Amino acid sequence: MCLFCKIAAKQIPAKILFEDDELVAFHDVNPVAPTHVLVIPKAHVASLGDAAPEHAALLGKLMLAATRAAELTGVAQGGYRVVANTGANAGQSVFHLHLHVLGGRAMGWPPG
Ligand code: DGP
Repeated sequence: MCLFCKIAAKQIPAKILFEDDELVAFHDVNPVAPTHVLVIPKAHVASLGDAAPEHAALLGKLMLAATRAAELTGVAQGGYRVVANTGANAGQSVFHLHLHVLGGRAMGWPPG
């Protein structure tokens, strides 16, 4: 079972912001912004690149959960970034689909 499957199954601890039957939002263990929340599906999908048409509704729920995470952490009004690192060049390190919700500071573009 992968690391984020274990977090979804409560086999390893995480600081959970909210969850439902299909997804979990929890704080990143190594935050790179004052708000850094990860939103994951409970079902294992390795990356955004592995999402299939049957995941369309789930992907929508993940995006809406990202906006909810921004609202709950107080960064929605100031602005925030939602990121899905996908594959080696993007720096994906955990191969279970996750959205990073980053906020609480100004960010540059393009990303590094
Ligand atoms: P990425 O590089 O896009 O695959 O992001 C993976 C993120 O997962 C990274 O920001 C650190 C975070 N992370 C890794 N292990 C753990 C963990 O055990 N708990 C939590 N809460 N976050 C983790």
